[in-house]
Amino acid sequence: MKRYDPTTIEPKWQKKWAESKLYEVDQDSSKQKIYATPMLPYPSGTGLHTGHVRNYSITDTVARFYRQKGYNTLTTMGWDAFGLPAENYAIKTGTPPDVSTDKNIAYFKKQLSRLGMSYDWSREFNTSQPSYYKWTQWVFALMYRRGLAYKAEKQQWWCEKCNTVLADEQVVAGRCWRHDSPDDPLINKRPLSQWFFKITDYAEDILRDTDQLDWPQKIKTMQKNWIGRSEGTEVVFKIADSDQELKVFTTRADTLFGATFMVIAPESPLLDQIVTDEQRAEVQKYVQQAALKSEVERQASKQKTGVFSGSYAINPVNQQKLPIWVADYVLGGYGTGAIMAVPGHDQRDWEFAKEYQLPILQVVEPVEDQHTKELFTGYGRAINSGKYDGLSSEQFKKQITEDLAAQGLASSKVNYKIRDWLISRQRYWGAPVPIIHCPEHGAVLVPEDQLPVELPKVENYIPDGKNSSVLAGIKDWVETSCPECGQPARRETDVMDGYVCSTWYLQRYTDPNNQKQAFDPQKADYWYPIDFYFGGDHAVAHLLYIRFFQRVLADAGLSKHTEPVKRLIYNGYINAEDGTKMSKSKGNTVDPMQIIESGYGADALRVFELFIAPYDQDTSWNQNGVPGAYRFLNRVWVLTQEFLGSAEQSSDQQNIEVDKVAHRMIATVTNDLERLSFNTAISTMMSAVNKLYLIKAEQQFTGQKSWRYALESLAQCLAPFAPHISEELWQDLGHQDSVHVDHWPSYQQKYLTDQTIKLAVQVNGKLRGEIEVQAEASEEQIQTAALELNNVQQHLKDQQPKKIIYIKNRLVNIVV
Ligand code: ANZ
Ligand code: ZN
Repeated sequence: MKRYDPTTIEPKWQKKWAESKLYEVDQDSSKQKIYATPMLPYPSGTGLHTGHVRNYSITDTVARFYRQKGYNTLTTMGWDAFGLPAENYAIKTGTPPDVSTDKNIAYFKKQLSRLGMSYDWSREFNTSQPSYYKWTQWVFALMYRRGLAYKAEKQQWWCEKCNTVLADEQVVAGRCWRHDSPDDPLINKRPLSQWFFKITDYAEDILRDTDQLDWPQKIKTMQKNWIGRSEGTEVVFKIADSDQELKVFTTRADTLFGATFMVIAPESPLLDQIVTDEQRAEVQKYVQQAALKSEVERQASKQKTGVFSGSYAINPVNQQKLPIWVADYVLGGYGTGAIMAVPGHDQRDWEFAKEYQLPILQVVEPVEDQHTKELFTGYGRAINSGKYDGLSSEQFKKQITEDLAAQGLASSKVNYKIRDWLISRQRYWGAPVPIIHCPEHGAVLVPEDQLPVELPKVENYIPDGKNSSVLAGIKDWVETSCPECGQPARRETDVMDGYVCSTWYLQRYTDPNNQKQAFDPQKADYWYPIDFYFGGDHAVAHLLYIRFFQRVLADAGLSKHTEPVKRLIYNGYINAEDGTKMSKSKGNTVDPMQIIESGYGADALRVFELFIAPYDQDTSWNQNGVPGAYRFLNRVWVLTQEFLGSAEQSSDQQNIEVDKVAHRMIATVTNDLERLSFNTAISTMMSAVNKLYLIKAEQQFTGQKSWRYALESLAQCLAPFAPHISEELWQDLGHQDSVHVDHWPSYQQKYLTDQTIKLAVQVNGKLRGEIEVQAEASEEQIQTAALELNNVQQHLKDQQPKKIIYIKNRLVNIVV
């Protein structure tokens, strides 16, 4: 009998699949399509570890399942090669980024190929190739032409370690996403002129459609909070003895009568005009101190600080004079950068008022309880608010906004927390922003026929921290001529962040070799929306950017779809055996190649990765897991080989017990795969194999027709999880076609139904016994069985039941 040896069969099948282009697909209108793909990996220097393999195994299992079911299935792989991680790695190791990237990609590809992933490798690309980033530059041009790319000076997050700016989405709890451990510094903002994509134009549309997505709720909630829609009122406060005014944004216009002071952010451009000469020195000192603090620190700090500006504002509802303070708990970048402070009803204002002994006034009382505390942040009924007393908070907000609006002093306003997406980086390793600065014409887009603007080779790619890329030092690259007038001009020296490369790669997979377009819209429309997008990372950055970009495409007439991803499948993490996070630096990762090459093979590793826990839960690695999966696969192997060695296989004898095992297994595995319950699908197959061994021990392989169906179906059900062993067994069972494209096995209902259920039996609501009936038994059969119980008959004592209540799958209650 042939022995199960993954080390020989796995590479053999990988080679055959590649040669026969088994997983390469084209558009095919005769079939339903499935586009299932994992998030684009960044090819790090350390390769994939067994934690990463989970995501790829899940993707491949789903793709294979639908392929077997007859769907035209696209699953793909490419490389997120540009950007900070690759460049930081190159700097650390002293290897130029193009060299290290190629090397890393080669190893990733070797690992994924050896794992037997069914990608259409003919669609592979890496985002640092000129043939790819030419179109990343086209994406920039598209944004620019549509008024969605602009350069502006704003306060920007700056990482001292990366020497570049960061997008808001790349800030992790106050630190740089590449430097986010507790000993890394908190980051600060610098005023810098940068390129932005105007995602805020789409904030409302993206927000509105978020609830309709078949995505995990936690990701949808994070996106909604990130967009941060807030409805409120902008109110104008005149500044006393001046013709200046101070606008504030408030969500609680109903507390206007409770304002006892005003606060302006230290970075507000208005501050300079408001501050009086006596207070100027003190204010300046405070502003300098505030600039040293990070925004996160400013918001977290319980200890409120501030200084008086010397000026007063007039409350438009009652003409009261309110002192204007400068305090860093108010942020320059939100709303109007100034607030009316209502210490009776806002926590932060209350803390500030306590610190500086400012008056606290109640203007809202709770509807039910008495107002006992100084601070009440809820809604209720207006008090101390003149003619508005007694109004509910909601009515009051509406009324006061109307009344003030009539005098030109207020307007309804919707604010968003989300900011435009900062896409330029003062780095080397990225797609150059395709802009030329002309003294006469300003910023001019590089014409499309001159793309790509190639990234020149440089000797030194280490950023110097002087607010510009090293590209600024490459004279003959920077100096060019203006596309409009031909006069000497300079290239933009910033490059685009890696996240721009990955906003459009999912489209590129649908048409990867197009040299005339980023992609053919007709091809992308065929494959879109993505049916399954698999990942365990990114909640707001990448997953918001692709939604934004999709809408831009739709508006530009380049797509029929407004959402890119139908289902987002977010997998849990695999931690190290001790429960800590897997990371190369801690030395607690396992290279999948090591497991595969030690003889267990890719199939056993894949099966274990899916068996270990429900896919969306975090779990810990377990050394004994792969050997266990290997033993299961070996049992499948041995049983099939024994069957093949047994006599007269052509017989058409049936074995009803074997049939039941087979059909039930198919039914359960099919259902489990449809609901992505991989671990239960595997345990179903394990228990089916156990039952088959028991039947074989008693009856040998009698009923060979049934045995053949059972073992073929087992190979087919196993194929999405363990593609190599199932292919080998499928061929051994006499098939020519690959198990992966042949068909998904079907089951017959009649074999599924003799399952039994247990029902409690009551007489007049008291438990008197239990019956076991066929799951599909009729209500009449159930009543009869219940009445036949000895104990029930004793309690009935010849009385006729008045009625019999049956609660499905639970109980029968006989009422007398
Ligand atoms: C008066 C007031 C009274 C407020 C009250 C709240 C409660 P959202 O949009 O939900 O975050 N605010 C406005 N701009 C600010 C800034 N730049 N920095 C810090 N705080 C700012 O909440 C908006 C509320 O946050 C606004 O409503 C304002 O305080 C504050 F009982 O105005 B409120
Ligand atoms: Zn950094």
